[in-house]
Amino acid sequence: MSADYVPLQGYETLSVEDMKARAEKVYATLLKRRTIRDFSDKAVPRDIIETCIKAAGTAPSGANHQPWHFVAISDPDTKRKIRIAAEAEEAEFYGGKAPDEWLDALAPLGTDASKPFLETAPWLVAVFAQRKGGEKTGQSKKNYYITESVGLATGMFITALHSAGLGTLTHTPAPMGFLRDICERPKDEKPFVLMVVGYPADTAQVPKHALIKKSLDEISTFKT
Ligand code: IYR
Repeated sequence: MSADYVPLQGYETLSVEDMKARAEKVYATLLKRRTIRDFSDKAVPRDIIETCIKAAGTAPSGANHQPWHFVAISDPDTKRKIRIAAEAEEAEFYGGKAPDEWLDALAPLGTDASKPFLETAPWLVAVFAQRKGGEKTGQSKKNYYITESVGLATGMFITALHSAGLGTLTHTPAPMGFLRDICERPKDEKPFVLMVVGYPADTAQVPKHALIKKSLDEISTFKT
């Protein structure tokens, strides 16, 4: 297939003032995002999750192969299966498998093997990375920059969910192979992350540790 171009559509030219105001607004919105672990069981309409998945699906990807698949789960039996499998992996992790350095790094977060939110939260969204695919579903071409692409889509998913007023936890029970079985996904898909989505519980707390964000000077260098 040779390159076939159309004129850019939908680009909006903003004044510098409007650009500054918009950038500040996005920053202020994202600054309020907190990873939460205490969820309310209040239902979240499916169409909000669908729209946020569509937002994630706009992410750039290697050769536009869009090497991701999102499995959105609200069914209590499936959530229970995931909780049981995740807690079994986490029990091993916290019970000796994880090196001390890793456990020390996690200590300020206060996490442990108990994951009740996997049943309490109204939605679990398992994100899968496809080793094979293509720009059309059903193809089995090689995919490129898979981790980068799925990471970008997941970041945009989190941004969309947060912007829609939802709380999230980016959960990575390791190893995550059980997710492929429970979600009935093919062998050439790798579980990437399990997003827990819902309203924060009224009593939700966040670790002080997570409030500290590195400054602009620490995270950037400008050569002007
Ligand atoms: N998967 C474990 C451990 C864990 C690892 C990291 I790195 C974190 O930032 C948080 C937790 C768990 O979910 O408890």
